Amino acid sequence: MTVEESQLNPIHALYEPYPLTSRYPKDRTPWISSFEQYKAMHDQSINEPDVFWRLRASELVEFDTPFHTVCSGSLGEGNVKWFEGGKLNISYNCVDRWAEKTPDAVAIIYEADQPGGAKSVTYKELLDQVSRVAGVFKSFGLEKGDTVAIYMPMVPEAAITMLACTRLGLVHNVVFAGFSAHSLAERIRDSNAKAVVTSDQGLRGGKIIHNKKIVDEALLTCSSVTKVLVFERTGAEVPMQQGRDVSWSKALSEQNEFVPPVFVDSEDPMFILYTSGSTGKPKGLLHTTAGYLVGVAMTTKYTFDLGKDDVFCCSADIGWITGHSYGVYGPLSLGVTTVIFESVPNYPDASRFWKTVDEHKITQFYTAPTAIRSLRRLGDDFVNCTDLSSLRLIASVGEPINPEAWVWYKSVVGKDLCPVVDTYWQTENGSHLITPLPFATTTKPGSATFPMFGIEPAILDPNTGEELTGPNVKGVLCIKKPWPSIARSILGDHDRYLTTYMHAYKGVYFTGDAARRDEDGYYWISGRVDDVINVSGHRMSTAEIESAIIQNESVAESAVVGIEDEITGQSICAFVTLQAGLKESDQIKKSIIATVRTEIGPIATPKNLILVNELPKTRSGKIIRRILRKVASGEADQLGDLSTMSDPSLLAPLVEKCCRWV
Ligand code: 6R9
Repeated sequence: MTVEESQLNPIHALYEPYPLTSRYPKDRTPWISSFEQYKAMHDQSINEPDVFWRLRASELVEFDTPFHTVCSGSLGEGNVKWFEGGKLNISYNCVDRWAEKTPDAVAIIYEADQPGGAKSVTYKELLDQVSRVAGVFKSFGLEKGDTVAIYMPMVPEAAITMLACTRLGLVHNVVFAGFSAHSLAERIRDSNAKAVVTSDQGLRGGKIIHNKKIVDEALLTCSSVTKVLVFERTGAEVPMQQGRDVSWSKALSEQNEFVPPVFVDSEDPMFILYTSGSTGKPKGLLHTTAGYLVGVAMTTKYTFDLGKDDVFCCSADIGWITGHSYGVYGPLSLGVTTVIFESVPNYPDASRFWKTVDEHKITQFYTAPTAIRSLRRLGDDFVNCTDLSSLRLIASVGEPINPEAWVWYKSVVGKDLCPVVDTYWQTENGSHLITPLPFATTTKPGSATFPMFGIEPAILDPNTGEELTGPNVKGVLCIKKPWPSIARSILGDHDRYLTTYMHAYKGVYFTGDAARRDEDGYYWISGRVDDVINVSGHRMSTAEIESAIIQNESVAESAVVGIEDEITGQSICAFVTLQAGLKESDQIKKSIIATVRTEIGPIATPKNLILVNELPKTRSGKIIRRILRKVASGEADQLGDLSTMSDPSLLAPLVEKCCRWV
């Protein structure tokens, strides 16, 4: 493509890596500054993984006892282990060593929901806080290996709690504080958590969230929890159960002894994080210590070219893996500043992100395509009224970013001076799988480009499992070799771990995503091939939403499909049949929506709820979701083979109903 053509058609253009602009610090050079350097390192990571990872581990992480084996086990057997023999502590690596070297450097900047309420925490202060919370945990009688559930707003205390857990070898289980009491309880029970850390309330976009109340409700069905630590976010009066509930400020003020880190084995469990799979039951992915930290530190350093004096902001909530890896552990393990953003992109107006960038002189900014798309729709003025000259890199995660949004991000937010880094990975992976490197990779809008160090992707024919080599191939995306931060198991269900990820295709890890490799070797992720839908970067299983819907007493049956949505990527469309004798009404619809919100949480609210007389089924009684998906997407003229449908006369009323709605 010529330069003129690419200017005419920016979404199909190739964007060469940026030369260093005036924004790049004079006293630094990028960690990876050419594609050749990337290639050489990637080749080494695949051909001599022991050499490569030994180097990374010694560069990035301090072990108290050195490891003797870099990697053992295999994906096929699902028994991968990294850095065996080593002992280390995560909070030592993320806090103590920086508190010694650079005590007054800022560890966390807190951008509170209400503008003007920002605060910062230095590494020295962070160590003091982490040690106090660890002391409180000890006073609760918690011991290495115990699980602590965290249900917190986006405040520094959430990160402090995570670090205090890892300080003692406790396993944290962060639950997004938008999940309902029912979902929280399910996750607490499954992980057998002994304590919960929460706040009186939360604040998001000016709205109050009743965290403690939700925890109280959840705990009615969780017998394992004996202690609840309540951080005072708003200071509202909340009921405190004697003997169980403890005030954060009071408990911390009573701690006066330094709590040293407990060194744990490389493969000791570090945290559990629940994510949706294709069945109704969420999976508690289990991550272990050394591999996770090495993987996250390595990718944070190279993907974001992160180094001294940088101010990194990842807008993801700590309830998701992105918040764990790149909001907390990645930047802190490198001793840089991380910005914890409590608010939402459009509060009090749509320039909130950009004003936050200006106020804290953020250098790297990491957010989700759904936010980029919705801000783009509101127009450039909200961006152009800010300066943004501190930004050096802008990045995206969570779902495929459409080229139009990519180009807008690059030109309007990045002013054509910041590389756009589209990072592809999953909860199960711990850290980036496929991503450009900002000063080395020529990018194409919409492509996550090339594999990260240590990652050897393969595209397989979904039916035969045969690897499709060469350029211009499409299929399911798998990874051929183990990498350090891969989740080791699903809590309490290793068989499900093996069947879902390791045995779907022989000897490789199956991502659940489809992808294409183009003529130049670039990877383009097209989305999930299973029954998982991705709404604004949040993973949910259709089965999980269906089983919430049928909790409503009016509902007979339901089928949920994901359909394309301009802003949220996909949206939830629920088809529902009512119990005999009931008639469609707004009241019934409202009550079904309320059920979903109570069972799972507001994020699972269907955008469209369609009441129908019958659902299309096969002769053997299986709901044909493919038909519902087409009909809901306004593509009723492309239904394909209907020979398996038991009653084709259902189609016409179904289409008619959807047409009225579409
Ligand atoms: C990190 C995270 C994982 C699923 C994944 C895929 C989608 C994430 C993407 C992307 C295209 C990207 N996904 N990043 N698709 N391009 N850059 O989001 O983890 O919540 O587990 O979701 O998200 O479908 O399989 P998680």
